[in-house]
Parts: sequence; structure tokens; C-alpha cells
Amino acid sequence: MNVEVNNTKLNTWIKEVSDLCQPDSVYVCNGSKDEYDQMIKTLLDSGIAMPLDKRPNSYLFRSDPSDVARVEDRTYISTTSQDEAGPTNNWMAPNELKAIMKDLYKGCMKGRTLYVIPFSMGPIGSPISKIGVEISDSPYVVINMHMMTRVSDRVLELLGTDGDFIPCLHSIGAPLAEGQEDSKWPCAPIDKKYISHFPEENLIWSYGSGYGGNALLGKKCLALRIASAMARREGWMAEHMLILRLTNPEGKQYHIAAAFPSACGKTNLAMMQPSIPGWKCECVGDDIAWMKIGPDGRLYAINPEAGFFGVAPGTSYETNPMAMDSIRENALFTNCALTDSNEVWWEGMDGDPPAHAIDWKGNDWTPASSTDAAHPNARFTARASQCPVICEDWEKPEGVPIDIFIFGGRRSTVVPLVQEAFNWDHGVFLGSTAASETTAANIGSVGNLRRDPFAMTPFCGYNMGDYFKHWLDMGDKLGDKAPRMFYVNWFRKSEDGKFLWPGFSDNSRVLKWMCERVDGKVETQETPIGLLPKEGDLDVDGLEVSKEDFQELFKIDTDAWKTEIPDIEKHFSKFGDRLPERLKKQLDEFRKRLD
Ligand code: GTP
Ligand code: SPV
Ligand code: MN
Repeated sequence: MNVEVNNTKLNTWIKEVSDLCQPDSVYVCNGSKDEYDQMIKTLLDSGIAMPLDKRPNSYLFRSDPSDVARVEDRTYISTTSQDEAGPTNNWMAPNELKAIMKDLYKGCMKGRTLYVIPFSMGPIGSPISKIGVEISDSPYVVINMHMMTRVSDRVLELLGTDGDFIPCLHSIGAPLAEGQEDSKWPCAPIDKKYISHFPEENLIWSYGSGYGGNALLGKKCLALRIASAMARREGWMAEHMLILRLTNPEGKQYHIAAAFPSACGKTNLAMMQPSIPGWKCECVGDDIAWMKIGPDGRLYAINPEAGFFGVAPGTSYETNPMAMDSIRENALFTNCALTDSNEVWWEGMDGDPPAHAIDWKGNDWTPASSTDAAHPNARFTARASQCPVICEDWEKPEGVPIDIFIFGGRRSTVVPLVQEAFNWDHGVFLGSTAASETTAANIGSVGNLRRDPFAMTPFCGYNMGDYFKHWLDMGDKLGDKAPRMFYVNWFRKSEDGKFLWPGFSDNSRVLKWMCERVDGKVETQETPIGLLPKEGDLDVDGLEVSKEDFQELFKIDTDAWKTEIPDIEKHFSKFGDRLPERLKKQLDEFRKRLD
């Protein structure tokens, strides 16, 4: 071990894990630039990292084709009783799951280095922050954790001899025999991958994958699955939400937190540059929000992360210029294509596609190829501090006060561009019944409509019925200081399959309407599903959307909504007694309004 660790729990844990996993060496990370450079050098020497000519200090990685996204089927919430994990989570009893995983962990780090990565989710030392320590045998994980979290020896100082932390054990599950040549992206086969959470003891065990949320354990595993369970016990919220600050032309600030499922527009909205004059948008966070009620009774949000792990395809100067500017240097790219001029490329990037490239699998690719050059879940990693519109208060320990909650999803039909909830309970109903077409962020089928309440289906660390109740309880506590609630759908399509709404910077028009609602400047039109903008209230100045498309965007097809009812009933029935009465009442009222 390169340094002495004084924390008793950490020392014991490192020893236990080393004995079990049998790494060749143990290295304790300090988060320094030297350390980062050293890791990069190792990755370059072994041909795993590919340098990019046009982006200083930036590298491309190609994962194994089997290891390209989160694996919800292999993700477990392991509580003593299955009821605690609830109907939306895979479950196995802790003893059983631990026994299986211990077998897999046995000798799994042979031929590799065990990295100890002390990190803070949230600013180091802030009362809302949580300390985690990830043990991983992947140098790729180390450099990504450097950017996505606060890795520092100050974390170890803060821990002292007896401080507590959340242990996050990770192995790619690919031991090396003596003399065996390593593969470029070692990992375990799908049926050996386990992403396991033990919320009763704040513990994470991940095995077999080196990709994204499966391996960067501060993100979905700690900051959502474990944190959501802690938040419920302690009376706060951990949500799959972006956080942004919108400033109107008069200088009034509004803080918005929005929950959209994976690959449904959080990073884009978080950094959106308004197309309407005089409005300003700044990014506080693009994926996760931790929220607590402040001394003034309002809800305050912090971004526990320190970087972005963003979807590359579709990102361009046209759609998300601030993300493009965030990744000009010091960025990591995974599963993007590589052009002949040593530049990354992905579908939807500005300009013409390259005449020739190497695709994410390492094969020749031309625009005539029938496959994608970049994997649909190809990602960039960059520090949040590199975003030109990062909000000056993004690291404020007390967070920013939330005025507006937005829920949403990807729905090519039925759901209008925007609606407001009648009240908090109705908002919780909208959040709890949110549905979205599945995306490539998870390994599985893409484009299937599924209920994804509050965009938390893959991330809620306890029974989702209790989670709904927690939302209702938070509303009761917040009373008239509660954020207003809205539901949006940027993804409605015309019959010929085109998006009806231009989206991206024009989403500012929808946010403006929400702010005007908060300020009581505009009235609404009451419909069975919620409150819609009155004609003329949505700012469409300079917008090129045909009258027909506009009508289609806001169309409420009562028959189509009626067909949602049995599906919502089925969805709700899964929660049995745990479904709050207040949501049953909401469903009854909805049914009546549709009649
Ligand atoms: P995760 O990181 O997986 O949680 O995803 P995310 O919610 O941050 O999604 P992101 O903003 O990365 O967007 C995913 C995809 O949707 C990208 O290809 C975007 O270009 C596309 N997208 C985002 N916003 C819009 C929009 O307003 N309209 C349309 N048509 N596409 C959008
Ligand atoms: C998501 O899938 O919601 C992500 C990417 O943000 S990952 O980090 O892989 O979870
Ligand atoms: Mn996400």
C-alpha cells in the first residue's frame, strides 16, 4: 500500500477485500493531477486509451460490446424482506446474494491493482455531502471517478480514525493468470454481472461490468439507490433530476429540478441556452439532485456530482453547445467513433459524417454502413467546472431553492407538450404514473413504453409504493412553500414520425410559461389531464411550427387517455397496500374527469 490509512473501518475493509480478491498490489488514490496523468499513461501504454489530436488531454475508450450500458436485469436491491425492495426491484436475500458474489470476488483481482478511491458526493465537508470509498480494479474507473466525484486525500483526513463512509466494492471480474495478456476492456459475461445494493447497511457490491453507472459507484448506486433509502429514513429526497437556474429579463431567478428517464433530455435541458431574448439559463447539475427542507421551509437542492457522464449521440453545437464546449479538452469519450484525423464522432454531431471512421467496435465504418458509428449509449465524461454556464452557486453547500418540479418522458403519442398539476397530490400522481419509451442507457429493448415513476424505476433503493408516500409526506411538510409541478413531453411525433416540437433551446419557451404561472401572470385552461397553457400564452415569437403541428402538440385525445387507465391500474396494483390512498383517489378522480 502506497500510504498509511488511519481509519479503522477502512483499514479493516481494505484488508478483507484484499484477502478475498487477491490483487497484486493496493494503491490508495489522492485525486491529484499527477495520479490522473499516471493512470492515463498506464492506459495509453496498454493501448486502452486512444489520444485525440484535436482535444487536448482527451482520450477515447472502446468498451466490450457486451458492456455498453447499465444492466437493470442484473441490478439488485437486497433487503432482509423482499417487500422492502418492492415490486420494481430485483431482489435476493442478502445472505444468498453475498454468498454468490463472494464466490465471484474470490481471486477476481489477480494480476491487477486494487485502487482505493476515497470520494465525496457533494462538496467536501458540506453537511449534506456523503463520503464513499470505492475499491475498484479498473484504472478507467479511477479516472472517471476523478471527474465525476470529488476524489481527494482530504476525504481521508475528514474521515479521521473513526469516521463513517459508504463502502462501494467494484471489480470488473476478470482476473489475469500469470503471463496472460489482458484484453482491451476486460469484464465478466452478462450472467456473472451483479450490481448489488444493501440499503440496510449502506453497502454496494458491483461485479463484472466496467461501464458507467455499473462501475462508477458514486453515481446511480450511491447517490440514487442508497441515498434514496437514506433520504426516506432521514426526511430528504434523492432524485434523478437535473437542476438549473433560469433568470428572467428583469433579473428574477427561478430554480428548476426536472426528472426525465435516462437519455430523455436532462443534460440538454440543464445546459440549455434559451432561444427567447433576455432569459438566461445556468447549470447546477445534469443528473442527480439531493434536496432538503431549509430553515425557511423551502426545498433546497444540491448536485452531489462533480462532472457529467453525458450521452454523446445527438450532442452538437446545434442542440447542446454548452456540452460541446465542456468537452473541448480534458474529456473522456467511451464508445464514440474515431475519424481518420483522430477526432471523435457520433451520430448527430455537427457537419457531415466523416467519409471513413473506425466505429465503436473498432471496425471500418463509412456513411454507407448499415450500423451506427458510435454506440447509441456512447458517453463523454467531463468536469462540471468546464461547463461555460455552470452556475456560480453550483457548489454552495446549502444548495439552491427549488421553485418548479418537472416530470416527463419520451412519448411519441398521447402526452401534450406541457401541463401543470392541479395541486401537489395531482403532481405526485403525474410523477408516479410517468411513462417513457425505453432507451439505450440500459441493456435491453429500446422504444418500449414503460411506467417509469419520477424517472426512478431503475434507481429507487426501496419499495416504490413507500417512495410515493414519501413524496406525499414531503409535500405535506413543504405546504405552501412546495415547488409547483409540471409534466412535459418534448418527444411527441407527427404521423410521419417527425418530432413536432423543435426542443432544445426552444424548451425555454415552456420554462418561461412555467415561471409566469409561478408568478401568477397567466391563467390556464383546465382539461381532464391537467392545466394547459391558454392559447397565446406560450411565447412562440420567431418559432417555426405550423398551426397543425402546434395543435397536435397540445391535442388531448380523451379516448387515447382512457386506454391509459387500465395500464395505470395495473401499474398501481403492483404496490398492493403500499400504494397510498391519496393516489388511488387521484386515479378515481382522473377516471371521472375523462368520462
Ligand atoms: P442520462 O444521462 O442517461 O440520464 O440522459 P439525459 O436525461 O441527460 O438525456 P440527454 O440530455 O443526454 O439526452 C438524450 C438524447 O435525447 C440525446 O440524443 C439528445 O440529443 C436528445 N434530446 C434531448 N433533449 C431533446 C429535445 O428537447 N428534443 C429532442 N428531439 N431530443 C432531445
Ligand atoms: C443513466 O442511465 O441515467 C445515466 C448513465 O445517467 S449511467 O451513469 O450509466 O447510469
Ligand atoms: Mn441519468
